[in-house]
Amino acid sequence: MRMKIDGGIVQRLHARVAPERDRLCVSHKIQGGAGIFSRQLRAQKGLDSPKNDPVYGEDEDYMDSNEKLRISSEILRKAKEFDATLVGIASVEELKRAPSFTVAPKMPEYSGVGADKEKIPGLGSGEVVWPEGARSVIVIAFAHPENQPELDYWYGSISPIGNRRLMATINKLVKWLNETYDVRPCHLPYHVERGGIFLKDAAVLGGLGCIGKNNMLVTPEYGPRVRLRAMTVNIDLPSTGPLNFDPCAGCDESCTKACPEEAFSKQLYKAKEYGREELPGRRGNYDRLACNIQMKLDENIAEIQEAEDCDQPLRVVKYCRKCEFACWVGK
Ligand code: B12
Ligand code: SF4
Ligand code: SF4
Repeated sequence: MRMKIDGGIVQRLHARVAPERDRLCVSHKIQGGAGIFSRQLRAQKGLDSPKNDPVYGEDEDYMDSNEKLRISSEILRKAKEFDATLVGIASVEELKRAPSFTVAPKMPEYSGVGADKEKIPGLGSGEVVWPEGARSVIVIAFAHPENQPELDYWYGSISPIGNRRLMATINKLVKWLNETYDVRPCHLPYHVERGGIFLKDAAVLGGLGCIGKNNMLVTPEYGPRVRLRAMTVNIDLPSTGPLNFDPCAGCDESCTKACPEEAFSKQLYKAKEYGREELPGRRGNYDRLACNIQMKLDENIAEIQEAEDCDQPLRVVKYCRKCEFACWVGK
């Protein structure tokens, strides 16, 4: 069978690029400081070089809150211009206290699908290492509608089209921020073990949606049918969330019932042991090992398919999305 995939991916399939890059921190020439001015403003103030800037490197609150708001709204607008479906900003300090960041280090180590074997040396299980000076996270979502399932397919070892679109958006944001402001942006990798962060929490704190009973980020516009990516900047920007939104409260849970592995059938995690109420599946009933059994099955049944304009047929892995597709929100 010949598969039709978009023109953009074809070149990349040929290029056989690595599925993931390591954290791309564009180390800006201005180091150590958390304060920023736009390049234009710096020029007006005669601060053409950071060395001439008497306040740079001190408490960044010298920066006008209007200036921060202006930068934030520009980031939010630019992200959409660069192809993001949704975008939000969350505070690093608040994220460090968020559920996944405090619960994951206490959970048994996970080494199934989605865990990277190449761990940062010395990083403990479920631990997150933040880029130096990171103060705010910019989190983006890209819609993955049910009628475009190929966005989520793995073509051999090549990252899905949807993930590539997310990476391209973040790369453009990093480049634009570097060219426009004296700020240090850092593109975070997907894997936590490689220096990434827990993306769903970032999305909740950034106001993109809530954690549903299917254990996924559920957005008001697209339900759980989105994928995420993030970057940090070394300035405190106002958070754009969280939202007052919970579609699960009175729902009959078609999502959890749809799971072929019954991954939501038992309570595995208890608030007492984990020190908080917000647990996997919300109530501690999402079993990632059961879910991982399905992921392995999906890998095993992957078919070799031809991709348009690609000389070699590829193994196409279509990971389970039943709990995602069964949710009515955003349909
Ligand atoms: C490892 C991983 C997996 C593993 C393990 C899953 C797990 N959750 O443990 C496996 C392979 C099983 C898996 C499966 C899936 N995954 Co996955 N996975 C990841 C990865 C890389 C890390 C997740 C992780 O380790 N979380 C740590 C544990 C502690 O958290 P957790 O179980 O997710 O539960 C936390 C939340 O529920 C949260 N929580 C609960 N209540 C509340 C309340 C508030 C206010 C907040 C803030 C948080 C919160 O706190 C919990 C801790 O208690 C992320 C990418 C990333 N860097 O974040 C993608 C990611 C979470 N996966 C994603 C997807 C899409 C899937 C699948 C649908 C498979 C697929 N087709 O891609 C299934 C869905 C399973 C499900 N129902 O949750 C998306 C989710 C998008 C979304 N809309 O939510 C992510 C973000 C990747 C992406 N490309 O965008 N995944
Ligand atoms: S179907 Fe959607 S709204 Fe209903 S419980 Fe599941 S995630 Fe929540
Ligand atoms: S992705 Fe599939 S196996 Fe995993 S929890 Fe959802 S429905 Fe169950």
